[in-house]
Amino acid sequence: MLNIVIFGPPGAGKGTQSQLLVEKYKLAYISTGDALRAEMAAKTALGLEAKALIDQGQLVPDQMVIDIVQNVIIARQSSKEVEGILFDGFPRTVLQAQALDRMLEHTGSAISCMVSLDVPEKELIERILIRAKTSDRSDDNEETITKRLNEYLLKTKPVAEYYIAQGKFREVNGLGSIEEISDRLISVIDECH
Ligand code: B4P
Repeated sequence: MLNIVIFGPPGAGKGTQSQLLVEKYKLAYISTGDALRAEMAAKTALGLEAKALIDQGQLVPDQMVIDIVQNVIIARQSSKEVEGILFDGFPRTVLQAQALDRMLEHTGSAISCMVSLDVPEKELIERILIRAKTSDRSDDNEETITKRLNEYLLKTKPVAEYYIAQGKFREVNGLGSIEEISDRLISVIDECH
């Protein structure tokens, strides 16, 4: 099993790179950001609760995303067509990382490695503002980006330490063309399984 966490600040390119990795390694894919946006579009109770927080650049409650991920892991257990799971945007807090370890342990599995995209803040802001011109994401504006980056530094960055302590953390330079960055990711992932 190849279970990978793709990690980095908002706009680092996690979603972009995930598409290539899922195909190359035949992985199931869970993006908690996409899952929350689907709930928001469907205007479910969960989606409305999430929207109020996401529009403010805040993280949603841990249990909300843990439940979403749990359902994907259960569904994955019965599928023989994939060779692991790629987690995008999860875990975003140390509590979520601990919950993920427990959920995988129940299925006799574990995280193989966390791959982190290193991108300077100036570039992150530029990328998100470019995306804002074409996306209808309510959190892609200058004021909210600053809040998202603060949430990242406060609550999400410590998750890297959690995987460093387990010897599973790998970082790649997230600047360059999409293909150059994929090549860097592939070379570190090939070494972690
Ligand atoms: P996400 O959907 O995960 O949003 P993100 O961090 O902004 O996206 P990502 O890093 O994937 O960037 P992308 O590839 O699109 O989360 C949204 C919100 O949901 C969070 O703020 C939070 O509120 C909530 N949430 C989600 N998960 C949660 C959790 N586990 N716990 C609590 N709350 C949670 O790339 C960005 C842009 O850069 C794109 O436009 C792309 O085209 C461009 N780009 C990519 N690679 C590039 C390159 N190499 N060069 C130039 N541009 C590039």
